[in-house]
Amino acid sequence: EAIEALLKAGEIARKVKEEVVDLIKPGTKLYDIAEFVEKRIVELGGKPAFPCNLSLNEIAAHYTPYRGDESVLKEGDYLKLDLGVHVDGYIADTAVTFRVGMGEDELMEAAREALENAIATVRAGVMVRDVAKAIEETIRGRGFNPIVNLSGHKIERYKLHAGVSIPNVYRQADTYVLQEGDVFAIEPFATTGAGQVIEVPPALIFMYVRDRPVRMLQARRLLMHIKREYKTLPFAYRWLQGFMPEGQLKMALAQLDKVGAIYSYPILREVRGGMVAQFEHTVIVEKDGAHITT
Ligand code: MET
Repeated sequence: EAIEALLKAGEIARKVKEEVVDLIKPGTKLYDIAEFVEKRIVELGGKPAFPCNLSLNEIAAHYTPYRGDESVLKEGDYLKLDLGVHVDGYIADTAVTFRVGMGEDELMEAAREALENAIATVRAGVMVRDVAKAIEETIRGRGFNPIVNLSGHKIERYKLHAGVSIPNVYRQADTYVLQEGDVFAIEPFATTGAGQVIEVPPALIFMYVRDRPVRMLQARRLLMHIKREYKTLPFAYRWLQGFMPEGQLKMALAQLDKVGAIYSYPILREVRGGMVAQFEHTVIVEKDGAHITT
């Protein structure tokens, strides 16, 4: 049943978030954190709904380590850990920010409180812009900037981004009315920077979009593989390292991206290099409130 799978995915996500805390210290490789998170998701009976995102400091989102990645945590780093679990396509999406070797600071508090205040507004009948307003006011009220071009999102089965967005800022046009039973990921991003992200290469995360004719045999082979393994959910470059020689893998991915068979998610960096904090929960909209699954 849908609701049971959603709750199970949420429970697994919560458990893994707790367990990973032991690894958050100077010297830990990002690679080891990502592998731990994804391995534990599977051991607990779920599957990763997307690659474990581990984004440091001015990187807001969409970094995931690759095999051979030597990046390590340093004291004082802001680490955004964004993890996704699915059970039979029913998704839990959640994120936390850690400050390596230190406690929570005001930037992190702003993002955490924005998430709390946003969730407090959620119930059937409320408009997306009302939720966004709570996020914007909380973050600005604490002296930071919300990131204007990142947003929370509606979630459907096997669909991480299901069309409706919840931005970090109020916009009059955001009049979608939350419906009982809707599932949303709410994820405020606060920054010391200008409040905007830009895409920077490389892309380490991709997603299947549609079948397209491609000349290269290895690209056709790769497309069949990712469709079968990841369906319409995002996957990591890391997950494919070893599936074919790396030169061919890079060429095949580039070709699939070019013809529109897959979508690539470049790394998202704060435009002024500001520090970024994020907190995220998945919620089910109810008549009188929100049920937090994560
Ligand atoms: N949870 C993040 C998002 O919803 C990362 C997913 S991987 C592209 O965008």
